[in-house]
Amino acid sequence: MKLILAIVGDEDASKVSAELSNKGFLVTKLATTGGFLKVGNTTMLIGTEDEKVDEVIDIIKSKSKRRKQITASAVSMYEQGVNSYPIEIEVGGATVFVLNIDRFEKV
Ligand code: 2BA
Repeated sequence: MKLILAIVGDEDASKVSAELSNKGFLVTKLATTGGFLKVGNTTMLIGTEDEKVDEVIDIIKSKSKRRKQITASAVSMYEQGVNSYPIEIEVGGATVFVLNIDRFEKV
């Protein structure tokens, strides 16, 4: 048994969770906030069998896309107190962690 923890941008989150549900996976969605950009993202908890992990990751990949975005430098805003300058970062897509689960019960 694995727990997949996927942090998905809010733009793609509804497509990802709908496709996971359509394919029969159980999903819990948490409203979360990125520490760097401080904008909303969605953290999905998906418990599944070991052999289905790749299928879950393929669904997440197919429904979320990486995009480039220009944003203000957080370091200059918060640490130096001077005008921020633009930097290009990649957003969207998903950050996925796969955790081993020792025990799973519904009581
Ligand atoms: P944020 O922390 O808001 O980061 C948004 C995007 O900003 C990141 O995209 C990355 O492209 C960029 N970024 C983050 N920290 C940076 C820094 N110190 N300098 C320059 N650019 C930086 P992703 O890497 O795709 O991450 C998307 C969201 O996934 C993150 O939102 C965070 O909520 C989560 N995340 C990513 N990696 C994580 C990790 N190792 N542990 C926990 N959460 C993570």
